[in-house]
Amino acid sequence: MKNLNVKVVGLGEGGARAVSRMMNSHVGDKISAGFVAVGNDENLLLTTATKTNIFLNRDAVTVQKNISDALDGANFVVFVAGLGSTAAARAIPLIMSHAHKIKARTVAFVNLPSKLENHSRHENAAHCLSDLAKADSVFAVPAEKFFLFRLNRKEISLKDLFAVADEIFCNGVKNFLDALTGEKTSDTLKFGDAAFCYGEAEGIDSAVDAVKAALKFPALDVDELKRASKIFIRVTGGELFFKTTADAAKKFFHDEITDTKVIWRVDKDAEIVNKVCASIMFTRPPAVNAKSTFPLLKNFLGRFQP
Ligand SMILES: Nc1nc2c(ncn2[C@@H]2O[C@H](COP(=O)(O)OP(=O)(O)OP(=O)(O)O)[C@@H](O)[C@H]2O)c(=O)[nH]1
Ligand SMILES: [Mg+2]
Repeated sequence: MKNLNVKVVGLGEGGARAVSRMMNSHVGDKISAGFVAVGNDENLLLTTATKTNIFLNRDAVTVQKNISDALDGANFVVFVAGLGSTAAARAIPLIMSHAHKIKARTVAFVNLPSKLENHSRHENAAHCLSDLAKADSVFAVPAEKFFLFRLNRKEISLKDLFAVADEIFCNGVKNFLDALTGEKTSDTLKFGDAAFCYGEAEGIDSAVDAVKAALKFPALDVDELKRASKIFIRVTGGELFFKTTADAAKKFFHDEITDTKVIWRVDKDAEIVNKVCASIMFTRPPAVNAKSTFPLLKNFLGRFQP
């Protein structure tokens, strides 16, 4: 997209930490994305690398003005948060309504609270999800899914778990922004209730191996992917990457996963050396049964018309 003006907004301490991780990894550097942290109080400054911060403990007029200043000129707003956050529950409706006012597109990369967290966290998450139903795309991952990334460890603290979450979202947002940069319009990347995965590979069959690696992404539900109504796959290699090698990846995906509704993008990125990256984003299908492990998410399904 031309003239992209992206603001990545981290909500609550978790969101602030996640966007700091992105800034340290140079996510969004190419498009000069702006990073904003939103939190309940000045303690936020202890957790964030952002220079633009919105404190929710100010009066309503000041908060509204700070939101409008922080989003000035934006045509794309990316929310990042642990949805159990009190700050997220308060700020999402305000930021969402301002984003709509300035006609900015909206996308969210968020984690749902763990089952170990208390009731009020789950209530906050329910509020956030209902406000995020107005977003173009919501990539929501239940916290328990992050455990899968550290299966080989007997014990994991919540802190460690969220460090994994931050790393995953860092890659998710990076892949999304890279894809957005290459698209003519943002409509191609409108997914509603969505999921994402990514993988990398080296060697002679690197394109097909990168797609296979993405399919092993722990948070991915391959059955959901097979039933998805919209799938976007981006395969990216370095200067020496032959785009035609992606044909094997396409054939593999079409033969083994699904042969319908896949948008493929194959491109080069000078920053990638000796490897190929594959990222997959898709619209999640409606739940097949009412008995769900993640009731919050399943209630959320079906609200979108991407
Ligand atoms: N991605 C990520 N999520 C986190 C992290 N720490 C906590 N969370 C999740 O984020 C949710 C919200 O917690 P906070 O971000 O601390 O919320 P807050 O708005 O700052 O403040 P309180 O709600 O008052 O604690 C929790 O329910 C966790 O599921 C983190 O470091 N990274
Ligand atoms: Mg907190």
